[in-house]
Amino acid sequence: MKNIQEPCHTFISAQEAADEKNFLESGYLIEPVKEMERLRLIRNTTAEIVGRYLDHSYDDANELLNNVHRYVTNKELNDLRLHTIQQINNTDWLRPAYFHIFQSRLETLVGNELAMQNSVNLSIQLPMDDSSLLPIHADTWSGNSPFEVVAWLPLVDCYKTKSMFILPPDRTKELYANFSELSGSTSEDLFKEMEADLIWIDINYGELLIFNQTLPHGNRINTENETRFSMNSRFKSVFSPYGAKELGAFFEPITLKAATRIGMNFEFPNIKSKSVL
Ligand SMILES: O=C(O)CCC(=O)C(=O)O
Ligand SMILES: [Fe+2]
Repeated sequence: MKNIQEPCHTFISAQEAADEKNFLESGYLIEPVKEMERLRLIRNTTAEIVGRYLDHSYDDANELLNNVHRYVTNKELNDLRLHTIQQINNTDWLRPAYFHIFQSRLETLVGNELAMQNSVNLSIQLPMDDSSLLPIHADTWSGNSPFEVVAWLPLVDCYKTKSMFILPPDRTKELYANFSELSGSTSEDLFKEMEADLIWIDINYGELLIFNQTLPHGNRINTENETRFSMNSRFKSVFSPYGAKELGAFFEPITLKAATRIGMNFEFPNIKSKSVL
């Protein structure tokens, strides 16, 4: 009998199935960035804005960002952060570049008709600074839809307390099953309760992270001797349910397809006036 090649009997490839399983089980995905030119543009522009604001000349963007704590006081930090976020979000290329860095992974994990957050956030964590911490939380606790994922991009190498932590899905399930018992606890109590099970994300510049923001996550005082610069923005499938962060105000559709545009503009013809149907 002729040897006919076995047709593919599944809707998704083995690779996609493995990526999906991994994400569901671990709560996050870390991968090398393929769009390095776009990443370099984002990192170098951030460094230029920071260097200009601090009136500090530098040779190496990585070195400047890692050492910003030498040139800025904790008090000046918030102004620097706001200035940098505003300037970089003012470019017309930041959000498209950010999207393209994450695109293929988002298409596997989220969908190909996507809504993106209207802005990209910047996090700067100076060593020993407690002014901009995000204590343990899930974004869904403050009204984000569980259909959103966070796309998180390190502009410097991030490790230990210079990075962020996340609670794995199996441990989160246990926590949520007993959540009412924890009412009245502070986020510090919650952190201590979960501390042994938290995963600290070890990620270098040149890699990307997508995580499940329904899992508890956050950061602590950065006790390493380098400054953290990272960005984050949220994506969701455009027609999945929205939470407090709505389409228009917070999310913008970025990749609508022709059939969806046809459907959105469709008006049923007035059948009363003519008897053609
Ligand atoms: O960057 C961090 O340390 C935490 C980020 C976070 O909570 C988020 O992006 O939802
Ligand atoms: Fe968060």
